[in-house]
Amino acid sequence: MSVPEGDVPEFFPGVGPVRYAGPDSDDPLAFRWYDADRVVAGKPMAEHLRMAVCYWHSFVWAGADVFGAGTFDRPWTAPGRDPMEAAAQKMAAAFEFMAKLGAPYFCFHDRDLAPPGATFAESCARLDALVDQALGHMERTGVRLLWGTANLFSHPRFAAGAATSPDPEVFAHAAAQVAHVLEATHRMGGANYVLWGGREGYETLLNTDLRREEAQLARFLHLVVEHKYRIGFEGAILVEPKPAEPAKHQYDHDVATVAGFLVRHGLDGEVRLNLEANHATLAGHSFHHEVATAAALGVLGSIDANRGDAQNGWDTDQFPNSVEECTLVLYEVLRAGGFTTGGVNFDARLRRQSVDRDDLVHAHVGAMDTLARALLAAVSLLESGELEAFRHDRYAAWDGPLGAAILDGGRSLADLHRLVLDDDLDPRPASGRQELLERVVNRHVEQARWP
Ligand code: XUL
Ligand code: CO
Repeated sequence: MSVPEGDVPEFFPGVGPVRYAGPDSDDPLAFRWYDADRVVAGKPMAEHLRMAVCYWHSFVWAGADVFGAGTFDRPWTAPGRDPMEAAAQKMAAAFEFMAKLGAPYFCFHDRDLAPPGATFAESCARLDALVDQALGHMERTGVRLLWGTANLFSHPRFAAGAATSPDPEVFAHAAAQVAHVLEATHRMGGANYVLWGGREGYETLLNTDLRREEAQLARFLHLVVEHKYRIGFEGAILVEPKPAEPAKHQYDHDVATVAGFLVRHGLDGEVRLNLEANHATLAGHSFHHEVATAAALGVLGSIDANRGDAQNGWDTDQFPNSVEECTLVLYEVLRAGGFTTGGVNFDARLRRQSVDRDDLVHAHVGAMDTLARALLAAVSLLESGELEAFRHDRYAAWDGPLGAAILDGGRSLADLHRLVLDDDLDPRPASGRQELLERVVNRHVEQARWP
């Protein structure tokens, strides 16, 4: 990957290219664990993780929160400029950053790339112009697109929902926007298209028709899938669950809820999931639980890596920094056969006091190293076979005559009643060995090294 040169201004002077320096390095601008091309478990680390920088938090958000203005040093977001010129400069900064970091992928919403126009037609034209520029940057730097998505939550027209709006003209607007962004994602060779429904939910049940809104949401997803085939987009369509925020209640609550919705509406097999760590914790689950459930239900697509705050009940979107938690997540991904179209998007943002541009570099280098080390630990855990051997033995009786007969439908409730009476069955609990298994995991985390 090359870095910007010539007359493109440099936004991150003194940074990178960020290189692998090994675990003994104390250089904050070098990787200690992420060595992109080095092979582990049959493929280069970069291909296992497929890590992506997200455009919105890193290049669009200026550090504002609900109580205060932006704090960050981001010359490309300075107000009072021509919006298309500012968008071009923001894009140059983003690709300089991604190339210097060596991030293989990025993710965007349409509104991140291009400012909205006065009409829908102007918004489309602006997006198309910025997509053309992005294609040039992608070609020059080698950075690829993990996924694109349409912002169906910021504009006031979506206040009561997009697909689930009580107004079919809002549904039509959302559908038009998704059609355009899906085509843009296709043009950019995106590996996936994501739908996150921040406004697809309700604020109060007193004015909400749940049955209609579910049917509208299902219709919308069918239209997206149909369009994917119409334009020949080969990537995956992914839904991103989140239980609440901004809506009081969001329909795509968690993995199990969305998986049931897909089956109920004949969308299973067509749509998979993009899972986010902090969305899992908002739903009262661990991220490990959500990833394992998605793998078990066959809907694992991609991951938005971040973390919440143990004391806060909202989506703090901090950068991931726990090797242990990420190990368990990547273990499930590896056990499910690894990512296909998916990858790891850092849907994470700096703290508002991290005002310097190079704080973005520290955040991403740290997060990429955390994932890299977790991958090494997860590979070592999987290759040892220790958890799987225990899991296998724990359920082994289900492959015996009684277990198989029950599962095949060969035993009625009355049969089982008779069996327990006649044979006086008295099964005893076997140890679940949780503490022992936790020690196994810790050992692999402690010992994780490049092979
Ligand atoms: C919101 C969120 C989104 C999606 C894309 O919580 O995670 O940024 O990832 O719309
Ligand atoms: Co996300």
